[in-house]
Amino acid sequence: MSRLLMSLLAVVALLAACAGWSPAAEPTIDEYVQIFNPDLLARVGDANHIERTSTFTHPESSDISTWVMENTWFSFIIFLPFLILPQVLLVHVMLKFRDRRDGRRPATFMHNVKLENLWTGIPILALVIVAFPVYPLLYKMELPPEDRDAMVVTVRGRQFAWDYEYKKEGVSLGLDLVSSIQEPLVLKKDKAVVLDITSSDVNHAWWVPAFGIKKDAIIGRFNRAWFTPRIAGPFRGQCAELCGQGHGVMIIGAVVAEPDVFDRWVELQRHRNDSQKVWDALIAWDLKGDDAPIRASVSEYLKKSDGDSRRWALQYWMAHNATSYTRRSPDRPQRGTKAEDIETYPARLEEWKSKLVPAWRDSLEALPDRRQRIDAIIAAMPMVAQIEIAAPPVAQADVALADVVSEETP
Ligand SMILES: [Cu+2]
Repeated sequence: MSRLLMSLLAVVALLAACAGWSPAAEPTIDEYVQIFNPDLLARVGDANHIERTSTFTHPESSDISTWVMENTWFSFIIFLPFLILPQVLLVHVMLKFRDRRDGRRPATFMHNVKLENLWTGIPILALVIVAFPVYPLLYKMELPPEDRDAMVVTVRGRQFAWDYEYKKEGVSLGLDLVSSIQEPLVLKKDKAVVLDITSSDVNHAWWVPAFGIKKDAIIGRFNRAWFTPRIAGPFRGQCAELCGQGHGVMIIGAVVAEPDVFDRWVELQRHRNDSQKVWDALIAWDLKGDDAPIRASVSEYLKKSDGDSRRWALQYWMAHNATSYTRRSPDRPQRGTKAEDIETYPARLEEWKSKLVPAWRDSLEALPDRRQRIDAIIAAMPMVAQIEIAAPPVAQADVALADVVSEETP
């Protein structure tokens, strides 16, 4: 029995050691999609629900939230006696001076100057004690870090989304191109970030509690905030200024990535717009007929520049878009205010119910097939350098390059 136990322990130890020694595996494309494209609208209880939404539960998320939390606890400890003492005194007095029906008369005195001075003076002292560490902290929060290497992002609120612009990285994002759901701000772990927060229309406020940051977004001015994210993962916040009808869905997402993963994300952004045409061709394809339009769009994409990272980016964006595609059904038609719109509304609504939504549901089932197809096409597409040597330039966009090459290469 003990020998069995010993050998079992040995196996476990060996496995643990192997796990510890093996180098961290490169995330797969789907794992990258999970990191960069979290479901910001997932509700409590969903597997994808983002839990980092509070300074209280995640005070280690940024340097600022750690300081804010330390300060909050300090203030809380100082104020705690003021919370408890009156309750204790109240219960004590209620019990001790209750009417015992022995004929005692209640006291009739009104003032006690000494006592009143005391219970004015002590709270003032408590406020002063609490204010002491707060002012340097407020000052520190207002002052962006001296580190000139800090990341700078312009944050622009609008009804009802956030646009982000990374000056140095040359990246901008906002609503997802496929789902029109807010995209998260992606940040580098342990790298200070300076946010220049403004608005394009009404007042908004950028608020991610776990980072300890909340700043008004006001048209015509830039409010500056900064922090250093300290743990990797997804975070969620919310617009904190009632800004109109869509205020409730004006969520704020943030993803903190390890430095190498962040660099990967920046690289991916360079290929995003070009990849969109391939996606359009892929989603328009009926799965049965000729896939020449998809192949043509892939070769068009690769013609601009080719290489492993560009190909990898195309695969990534197809996976990313497929994930986004599952998150939102076609928009419900609006009734409108014009007479003709109101007249056609029942028909449009019926079409949406009976055609558009079922078609979207059906196409969800076909997504894995589409992905397999596009991965195969990308893998089979010859490198552009090869094509240029082997074949004359292709005149027609709908002629697949793969075919041209296979015909003309001896
Ligand atoms: Cu808002």
